Amino acid sequence: MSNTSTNDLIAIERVGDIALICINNPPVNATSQAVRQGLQDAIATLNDDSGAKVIAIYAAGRTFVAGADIKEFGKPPMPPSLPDVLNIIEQSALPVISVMHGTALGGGFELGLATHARIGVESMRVGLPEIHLGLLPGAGGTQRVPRLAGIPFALDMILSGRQVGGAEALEHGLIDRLVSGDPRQIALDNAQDVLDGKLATRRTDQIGTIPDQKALDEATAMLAKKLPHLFSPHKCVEAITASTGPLLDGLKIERQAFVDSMQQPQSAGLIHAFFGERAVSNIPEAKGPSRELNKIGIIGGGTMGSGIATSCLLAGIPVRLIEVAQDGLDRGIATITKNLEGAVKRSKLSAEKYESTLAMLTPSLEMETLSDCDLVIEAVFEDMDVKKEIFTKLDAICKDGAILASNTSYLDINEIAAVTKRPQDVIGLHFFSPAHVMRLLEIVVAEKTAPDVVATGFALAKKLKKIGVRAGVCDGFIGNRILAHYGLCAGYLTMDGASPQQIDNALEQFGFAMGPYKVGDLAGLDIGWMTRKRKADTRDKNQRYAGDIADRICENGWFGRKSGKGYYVYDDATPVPNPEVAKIIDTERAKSGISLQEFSDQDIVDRYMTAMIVEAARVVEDKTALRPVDVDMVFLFGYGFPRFRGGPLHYADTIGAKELVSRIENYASEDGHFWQVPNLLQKMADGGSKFADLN
Ligand code: 3H9
Repeated sequence: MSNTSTNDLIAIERVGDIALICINNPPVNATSQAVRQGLQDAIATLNDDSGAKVIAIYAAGRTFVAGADIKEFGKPPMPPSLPDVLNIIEQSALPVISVMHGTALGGGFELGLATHARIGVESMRVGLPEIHLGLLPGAGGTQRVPRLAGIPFALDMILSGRQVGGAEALEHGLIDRLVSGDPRQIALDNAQDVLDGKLATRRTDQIGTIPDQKALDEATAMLAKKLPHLFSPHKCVEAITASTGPLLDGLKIERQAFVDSMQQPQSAGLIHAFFGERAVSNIPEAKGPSRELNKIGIIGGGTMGSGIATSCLLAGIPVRLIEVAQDGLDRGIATITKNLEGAVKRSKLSAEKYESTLAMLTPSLEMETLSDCDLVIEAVFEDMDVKKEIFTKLDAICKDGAILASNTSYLDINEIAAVTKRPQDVIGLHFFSPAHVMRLLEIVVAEKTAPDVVATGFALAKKLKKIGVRAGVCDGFIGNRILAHYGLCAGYLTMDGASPQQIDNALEQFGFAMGPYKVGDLAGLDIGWMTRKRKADTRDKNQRYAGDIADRICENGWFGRKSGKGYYVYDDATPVPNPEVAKIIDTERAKSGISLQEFSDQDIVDRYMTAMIVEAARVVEDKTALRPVDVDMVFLFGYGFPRFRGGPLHYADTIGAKELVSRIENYASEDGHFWQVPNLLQKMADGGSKFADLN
């Protein structure tokens, strides 16, 4: 027996006639250049007269290879390419088997597909998630999966990017065996079975794909309807279509489709989102010691409080729910029960666990029962006096070290903290509605919030499977503050000539799931109306008022979906524009005496997005957000921003600071108060830098 290594990441071990290749590139064994080179060299060495009769590839650590190294994407090619290495493996004269544990994803699963037999380990999953990065499997996945599992299964797997469990993979021929044990030992045992003729090996290129034009046509029609904005899914179908021909021809088509997809800005946007999701919690404050979270108290059984309670219960954390009166408490319990039933229907909670999950909820009318909670989240309506009263009581009731959090969406956490004798334990935890569904959690850090309280906020986000983003204190924090600014822009566009429907359509074409007026109707127009009234006295008098039309709509009692009418009428399944709103708009425009403008859809998108970027730049500049990527993730996970555009500031970089400054200067000729160039953007335009440089 002799052990060698082709480089630090690839080790060869000889055990009799068997050669083991171990991939060791933590944390996820991505196929970086060194891994590809090492694999290529190992296959060559072992085929060159090594005396080995069979090769088994496995990986060290928590998972088999989880894909190509995404950090290399967008950089100049670093040979050897993964497709070339995999073709070499497939052509190996010695039989090669692979042992996959953990998550064999993307290029990792494609590595397995190129070997001559695949062994899955226990709870392993395989998947081709490239579509989530704006790409397609580029190392044979679109050619080898249809050969093994058929075109319909390949379409499902590749277009959904979903992970397929071991049993399903076995059923569809993607793996040959599913066993349990240690990957190295499994590699040895199964290699021995190859030698003993007990495990058959075969090259995938020698299997043909059964044609299925109907499945391909259906997939094409589905994509046109459901994913019209995305480039790579259409390329996936193109490549899978080619799998009925010779393998090498299909691989060429797949390669070209992969390269074309990689060059699309939407791939860069999706890759930014992948790393951004992870970057938001990659800050020193999130990594320090945190406090225990064994029991959470929630004050308020309304939509928000019940949603937060549901989210905690689903994460297995016992919840004490407090309301002031029995009917409110009953409503809260009913909402939580309904939410949990919904979770069972959507397979987020198993039917067996439903009862025990609901049993972790203890409702009470007595605030004193919060004394044993590690964290109390106040989720009552937005009134500073009410919140101060609650926090004063909590200060007296809660145990030492308990964290006192407010779910306020804009109020000053410093002011709330100041009524307690423990401001270091006070934090903002801003959930988004519905709180058991929406993934964003703004963790609002006040002046005196202790570091371990911040770390606990991030730990909570992780437990709840949410994306926690650090925000500073200001009116609206990161998201709602920016929303307030571009909301004004939408109001001006409507007043100056665009219809709400044109604005909604233009932004939906841009990629938002819903335009701002549809969102307003869904959320309830009364919310914005109340905010405008609340801010009426303190509004900057130089700022042009944008709420005339919306105010008139609300004065009619039209609050959107919940009242059956808003910007749209909701009598039928498909909402139609409210004709009364068009009349209100005409009247308000006539009253103001403005001269109407004609806006193209592009004008609308440009103004709306520029307004969003302007306030986002200020939020970064005054450190309300730590970095541009924090703003981007707030918008992806809380505001329906199209993921393929990466977020407002990633999108800003695709336009460039110079162009943005010139746009703002241009718009400023109409309204110099609203359209002002943020200092940060000006500096970036002058110095030729990007928001990405600040991440
Ligand atoms: C592809 O394969 C293309 C091919 O078809 C063709 C090529 C020609 N590369 O998520 P985690 C990092 S495309 C580089 O926190 P988990 C990640 O950033 C690829 N880095 O762990 C993080 O770093 P940090 C197709 C990667 O246990 C750390 O590893 N494959 C990669 O929650 C831990 O990650 C995919 O899209 C990568 N491929 O989840 C799979 N993957 O600690 C992408 C992870 O500095 N990966 N990192 O923040 C995943 O889905 C999850 O990471 C995984 C583990 C499920 C594997």
